Amino acid sequence: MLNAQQQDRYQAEGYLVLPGFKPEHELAALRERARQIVEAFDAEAHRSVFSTNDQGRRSADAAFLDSAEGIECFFEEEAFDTAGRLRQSKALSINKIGHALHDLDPLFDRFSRTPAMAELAADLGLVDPQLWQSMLIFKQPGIGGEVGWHQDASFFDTAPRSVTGFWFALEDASIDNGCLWVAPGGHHGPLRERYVREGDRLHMEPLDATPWPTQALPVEVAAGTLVCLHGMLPHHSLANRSPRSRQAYTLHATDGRARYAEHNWLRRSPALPVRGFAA
Ligand SMILES: O=C(O)CCC(=O)C(=O)O
Repeated sequence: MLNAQQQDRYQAEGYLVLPGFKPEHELAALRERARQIVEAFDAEAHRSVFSTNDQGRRSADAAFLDSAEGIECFFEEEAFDTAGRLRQSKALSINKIGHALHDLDPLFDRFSRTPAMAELAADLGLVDPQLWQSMLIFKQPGIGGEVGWHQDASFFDTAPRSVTGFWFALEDASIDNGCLWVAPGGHHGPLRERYVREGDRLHMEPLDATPWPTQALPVEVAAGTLVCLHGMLPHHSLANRSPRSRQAYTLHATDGRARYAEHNWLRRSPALPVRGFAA
């Protein structure tokens, strides 16, 4: 799948852009399925998720933890007005859907598990890929929230490190509508923090005081492009203040040969074991 030059570039820069990886009809099918999931989502029942009091925090954490083995919708931070009402339609208020779309929804399963993905994962060094997480990120027009600097290894800690991100542009992504920004070569630096689950509580634990990069490169791509991200690569995206959404679908996989840390937030029960890219 990847030639030697692409593999070298990935190792040197920590990311790789593969234009035209998915055809438009598959992107359209995923966007439509996401629309249906949001339409079926009961926004009223889940309103408490964004309360800032401690009780709200607990239910937010509970909804988040449940989503490891489910399909949950999460609101944009700016979705509600001061009275707690949605500022715009539900369809334009959801930040993302996560985190087991690839295991629970047949369409997302088929999109995620293809011979091309299996070959690509192998080329990126994943010998026994384990597909933990999928997300449909909407980056809604006007209110699509910023995703701060992070390294995916903070959320999927393995020894040795192995997590790899696959970011599919379902729509064109530009600076204007909140594309990804990366720090090329930054994956050679340390892991700055890790996301720790203790029981059902979650927190970010600082590990290394190295500052986040001051220089970053925008990854402006056309719909259908796949961006592969090394788990140690610092990356982020800015808020979307444009009138266009910037939908993306992401997968995160680790290598089954590496030990999956017990403190990782995302855990699977025997009922829904983690699997690789084989259909
Ligand atoms: O799509 C975005 O805005 C950020 C996604 C991301 O950082 C990730 O999937 O690790």
